[in-house]
Amino acid sequence: MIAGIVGKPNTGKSTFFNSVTLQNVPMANYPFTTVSPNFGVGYVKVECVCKSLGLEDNPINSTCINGSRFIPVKLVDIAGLVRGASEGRGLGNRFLDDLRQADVLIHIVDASGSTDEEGRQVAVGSHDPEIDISLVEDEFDKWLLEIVKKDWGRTSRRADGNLAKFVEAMRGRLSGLSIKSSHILQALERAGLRGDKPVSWKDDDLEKFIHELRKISKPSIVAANKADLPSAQEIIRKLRSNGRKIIPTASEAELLLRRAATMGLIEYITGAKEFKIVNNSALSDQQRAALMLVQERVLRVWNTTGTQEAINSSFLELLDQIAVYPVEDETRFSDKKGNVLPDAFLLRQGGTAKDLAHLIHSDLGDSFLYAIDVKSGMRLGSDHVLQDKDIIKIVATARKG
Ligand SMILES: Nc1nc2c(ncn2[C@@H]2O[C@H](COP(=O)(O)OP(=O)(O)OP(=O)(O)O)[C@@H](O)[C@H]2O)c(=O)[nH]1
Ligand SMILES: [Mg+2]
Repeated sequence: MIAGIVGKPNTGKSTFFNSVTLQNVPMANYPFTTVSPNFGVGYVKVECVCKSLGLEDNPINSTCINGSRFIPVKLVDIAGLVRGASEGRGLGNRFLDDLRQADVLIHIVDASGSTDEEGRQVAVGSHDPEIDISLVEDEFDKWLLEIVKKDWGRTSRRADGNLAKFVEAMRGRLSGLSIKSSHILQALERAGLRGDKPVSWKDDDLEKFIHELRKISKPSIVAANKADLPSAQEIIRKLRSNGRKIIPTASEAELLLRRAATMGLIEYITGAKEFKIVNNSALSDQQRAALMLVQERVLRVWNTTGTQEAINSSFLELLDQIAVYPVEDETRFSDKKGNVLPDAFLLRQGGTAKDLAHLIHSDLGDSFLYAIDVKSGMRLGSDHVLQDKDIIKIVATARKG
């Protein structure tokens, strides 16, 4: 699963990306700083099972800090999107192509209202980001519509009123876009088109179907960024009044805290409500002032910088994933080498013991015999649906790797 970081130019997409991946991609106060996509790894933060079991763990594929497990997830930061992008304006279609593989979108808006539709600087508080949300979504819809329209005559005829054939034809047309059959079926349902023959659809039926398909296959959360600026408070209140889930973020503040923590100047765990200065005399006046500003304008107002909530919400809520912990030695909760709770995997809600085996290694999935719920000692069949925080031993004829 991969999250795409999207939005109009100059909203702080790359700053968000750097703050959660600790990379150093260019960021600047003008539009189109980012031209080609940046790929990186961020982390979902969950309460680790080591805590309730009273175990000292030795994580391998993830990290555990003070009982919080950080599980890696893929992120892509892309160029800003402007009106007309679906027809090639700005960086146009290329931008949208970079989003093909995204399963979920983190839509970064400038909640301080200090950039116009194209990302140019304007008076603070003068631009309403609600406009930007619709703009990006509309361009996405138009882009998807163009892809489907290219071959619509053939796709709709080939379906011949047969649902399975239609789904198959659509999957072919949309291959590489991370769109599943279940997404297509759900979109048909929501658009109220399941019973109608696609050849008889009107233009607006196709548009409705595409709109639903985009919402289902690329669900998104809105990160109201630059929340540290005072004008953001009123704008975020207004954005929230429209019933949409809005996560206030201060990416620049998160970046500052993460870098200060890496330098050993402060103690800070991402997503925390506070930080602690390690050695006050090691800080320059400028560094101290910047940290105080984060304290006053971000943590006091919003509790956290919001970046961790944005990632967690994308993977745990929108993609409905749970964390499970495979082990090889069920008596020691460890791998063969004795590393306790070495791995944590994100699995979709409803995923089975066999799905987990496949996720670990395809051979393990193919030769799956049964699994053991390590906490209860119960034997589980391949179809057993796993729960969040399950610790599982997979028994298979093939060894891992
Ligand atoms: N006040 C404030 N400024 C921010 C925040 N995040 C980013 N910025 C500033 O916003 C400007 C744009 O940041 P970028 O990260 O380059 O924005 P972008 O969306 O990637 O821009 P493009 O790649 O050009 O589309 C920079 O001057 C950042 O310092 C934030 O949380 N608060
Ligand atoms: Mg950028």
